Amino acid sequence: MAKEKNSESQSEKIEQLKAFEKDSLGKVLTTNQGLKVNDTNNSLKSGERGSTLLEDFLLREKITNFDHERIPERIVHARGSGAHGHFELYENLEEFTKAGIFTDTKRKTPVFVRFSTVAGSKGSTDLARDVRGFAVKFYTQEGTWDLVGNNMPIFFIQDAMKFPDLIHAVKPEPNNEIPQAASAHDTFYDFISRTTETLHNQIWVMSDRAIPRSLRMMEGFGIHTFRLINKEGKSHFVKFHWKPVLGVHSVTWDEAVKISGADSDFHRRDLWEAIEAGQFPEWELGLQIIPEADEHKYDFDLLDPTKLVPEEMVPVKIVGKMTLNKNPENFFAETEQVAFLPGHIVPGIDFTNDPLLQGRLFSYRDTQLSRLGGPNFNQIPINKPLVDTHNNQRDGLMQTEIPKGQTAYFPNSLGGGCPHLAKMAEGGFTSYEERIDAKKIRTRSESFSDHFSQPALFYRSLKPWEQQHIMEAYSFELGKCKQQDIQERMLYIINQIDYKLAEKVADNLGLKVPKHIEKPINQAIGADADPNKHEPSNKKNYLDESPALSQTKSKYNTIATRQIAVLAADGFNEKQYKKLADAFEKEGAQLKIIAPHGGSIKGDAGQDYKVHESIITTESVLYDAVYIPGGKASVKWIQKMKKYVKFINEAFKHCKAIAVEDEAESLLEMTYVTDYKDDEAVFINGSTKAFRDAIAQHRNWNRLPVTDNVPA
Ligand code: HDD
Repeated sequence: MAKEKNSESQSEKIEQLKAFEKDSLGKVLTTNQGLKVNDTNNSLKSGERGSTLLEDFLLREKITNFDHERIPERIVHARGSGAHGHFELYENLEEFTKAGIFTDTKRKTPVFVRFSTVAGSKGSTDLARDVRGFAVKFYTQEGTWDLVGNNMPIFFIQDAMKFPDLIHAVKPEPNNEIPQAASAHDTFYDFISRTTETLHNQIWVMSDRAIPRSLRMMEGFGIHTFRLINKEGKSHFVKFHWKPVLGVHSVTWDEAVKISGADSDFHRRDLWEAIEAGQFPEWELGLQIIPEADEHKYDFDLLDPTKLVPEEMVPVKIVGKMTLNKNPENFFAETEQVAFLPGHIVPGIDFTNDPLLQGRLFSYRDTQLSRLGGPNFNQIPINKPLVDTHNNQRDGLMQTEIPKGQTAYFPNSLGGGCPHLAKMAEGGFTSYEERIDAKKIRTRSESFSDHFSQPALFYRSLKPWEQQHIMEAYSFELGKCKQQDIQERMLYIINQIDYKLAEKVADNLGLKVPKHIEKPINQAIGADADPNKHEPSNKKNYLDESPALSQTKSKYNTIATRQIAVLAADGFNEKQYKKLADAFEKEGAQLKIIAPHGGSIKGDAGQDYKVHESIITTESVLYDAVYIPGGKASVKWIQKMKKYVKFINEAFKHCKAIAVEDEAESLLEMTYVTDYKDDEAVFINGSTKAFRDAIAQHRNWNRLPVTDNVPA
């Protein structure tokens, strides 16, 4: 199952980066000027107990560098984790696009991917309820292409002009900088409840998609409608999808809250460790391709980024696979300094007039100027294209290249006319020629005013346990709001999605769903705009259900990379453990022995086993399943330590598979599991295969109705 560690990592990009790597092994310590340093522990003083001298250039260099180590964190998506890999194409798509990455099936295009949360600071928890960024940099032979997406197929707002408002509303409130990495506060819902276009993305954030089990188990989306352009200059609309090979899986909110305390680097660690273990994360790339002629065929506008195209209406064509197989060498140099720009495209791919995308084309270059210090950020190794770059852009902070020659303008004859223009036949880029016949106008298209149909479609398409999670999430988030009028406005618009949902949330808030609220509901319009024209239209039903939106339609066929907690102490039944470990490890599951102490424990046949974590240092929420082998002495030990009881109760509460053998059954008697022994994911001397299948199912959601009885 596990592939050889970093076996495929020697991509062209990795080779390029190697030229910039610096290894201090066996080297002498020097200053930045190469002066060998004899003492880096003591400053230069006037006498042993005297004051430090200004002359001390060694002290000044060391401290100055340190003082300037930080760069501004990203205004959004500050918390992130990255990895290297490559993309391979399954079939030639020249019918639709001339992009080399989509026509040459022999290529292995190097990629660097950065996953992120949106709202929190750089050091915030990985498990915040939030959208996840899914940004992919393709180092193609025709230049760099950045697909800067999220793990949800739609966005909150329709026009880039609203982005600062959205982000100011969700970020910590400006007077007290509270709360960190959380949308559950008044300013966010004040904004949301007056900007109804946000509702679709908002309900996705209330769903389990906002608390992924792993970055490796979430989908990615380009969100906007883009264009594919073929050799003949013909355009097709396209939506990009990333489908994780391990399926889409999430944790529960209770787990998320606890993981934030137990290991706030949970997702970062999981990504890093999977790659180190050779269990390379993989996603398939899917395209929804729509002929230009169908632009106006749908009940929604393809240019509206708050709308998805249901897969049942336009199927996703799987065209290739991305594999992440190498961790960065240095977090700052690579993951922090990587700069993604939606404006980085290659011939064969082009933009549409989506007003959100159009604004992004400005914002990302602009932000790098303050984040990375100037216009030469493309020269930073992680951002450097694989192909040579030549132009007349010059100078600026941190220019590291030495452009030769007398000329830096075009046209020129003194420089031989170079760099010369690329002919189309040589792969020169030209923008797609779109006919535009319009008046200049500051407004929102009426075709963008349906704000309720798709949130309702999403909610209808989910299974009862997924709907329950949404209800609980709304109850939590709105319950954290202090202003009753904000809560009521939210209830009013949730009611436009589904009455029962609004009613249950209202019950939890101790309020009633209001029948009327002050109009206009949607205030994201101009002062003189006609509110009737811009009020969200009544919800339509153009599709009863889109099963593809439910996580139950994901993959449930593997236990690869799943973390299995093995609760054991000295004297545990080795034969039972080994049988399970052999079967599970073959499939790539990770068994972690959790003993009463660190170091090692002895099995009942006398063999030593390394302890992965002591019960003191770990928590139930960090694992996918619990296994307790038999063994009298071992079980006796475990019984004595009450944290094990909590561990098992929590695993049960979080709907995880639990298997015990022989004497270990007595442990269940100490827990709430004893009342539910016939649960389909609880195994007492059960078969290895049945336990395996239950883990592959991720969680036993059928258990959900009884989990409230477990006060873990
Ligand atoms: Fe953005 C970062 C995704 C709309 C302005 N955005 C950023 C990142 C992701 C996204 C994944 C992190 C990139 C990284 O890892 O470095 N953003 C999106 C998606 C959007 C979107 C999927 C809508 C479909 N963003 C959006 C708008 C604006 C911005 C409308 C501004 C008008 N986004 C930024 C930014 C950031 C950014 C401020 C912060 C750091 C950076 O760009 O490099 O410019």
